[in-house]
Amino acid sequence: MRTDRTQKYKLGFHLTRNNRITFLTGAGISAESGIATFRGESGLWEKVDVEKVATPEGFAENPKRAWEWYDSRRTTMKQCKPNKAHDTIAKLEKAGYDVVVITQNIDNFHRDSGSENVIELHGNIWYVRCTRGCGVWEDRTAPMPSLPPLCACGSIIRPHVVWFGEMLDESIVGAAYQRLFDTDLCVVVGTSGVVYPAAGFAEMAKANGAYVVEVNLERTPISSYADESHFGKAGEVLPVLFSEYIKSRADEKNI
Ligand code: BV8
Repeated sequence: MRTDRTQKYKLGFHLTRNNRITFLTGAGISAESGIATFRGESGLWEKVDVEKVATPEGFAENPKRAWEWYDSRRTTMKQCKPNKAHDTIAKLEKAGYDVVVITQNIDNFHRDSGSENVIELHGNIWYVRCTRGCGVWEDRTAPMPSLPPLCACGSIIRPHVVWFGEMLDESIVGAAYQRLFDTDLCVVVGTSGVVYPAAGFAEMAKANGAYVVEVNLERTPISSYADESHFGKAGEVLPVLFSEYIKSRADEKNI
């Protein structure tokens, strides 16, 4: 089923209280918060060479250059906040539905909006780690006083994120797979569906019986097998798709 911008967004899946709902989110869900996406016009990759700032080789070659990019993103993210799309997902979970968010984003906006069951595939921009193994810790300093930041041991600190060419954390991917094998409704929001392994997750959910709903501004590789695609802004589409479900459960719990 296809909806275009004129039709009212309607979920073609009858959601019941014990359905397992999994949201797969990408940079597009944070666009209305003021965070640039990676692809498309004015995308991040138009401005920087991904090889130089988001690969281990690029970081090793010039850690200051990579940190300048991350420090500017941290500073921007610090001034931005979750939008109605993040809030809708958090409200669905709070209303008592079984909701898990599997996100490619590192902006922490799902947690900031109140979602608790969040799987961060590619790490979190507010965590850093010593390149010599002293540990991983939260650091919300933005902008950083000096770049690259150094650990007490004298080694360079790096962002605790997954770069291109790096393996994802096995336990995190395992948790994502486990959820995708047993999902009733998979809602894919704001991802171009080109970066693996995340790009294969919706298809995996579908192969295991999930009803797949895509929310994006435009068609993506996921559109070809999604049960329905809603073309519009996530901050407008998600509240319309889910508000009646949130309300009905909230009325029951009179929250
Ligand atoms: C891996 C964290 C095993 C950092 C990111 C050759 C050598 C090595 C690896 C590979 C290779 N070829 C392929 C690979 C695998 C590679 C990959 O998939 N490459 C792609 C480019 C082909 N993957 C990896 O390397 C992964 N690791 O495979 O390990 C391995 C290891 C060694 C060798 C082989 C295999 C690790 C990938 C993780 C990279 N880290 N981020 C950081 O953020 O700084 S990726 C980063 O980009 C994001 O996390 C995300 O994953 C990706 C961006 O994708 P999206 O989120 O979809 O964002 P995008 O801008 O593309 O699209 C936005 C969408 O939103 C658009 O569709 C737009 O229309 C829509 N939109 C916009 N506004 C709105 C909206 N929708 C709704 N509402 C709106 N308002």
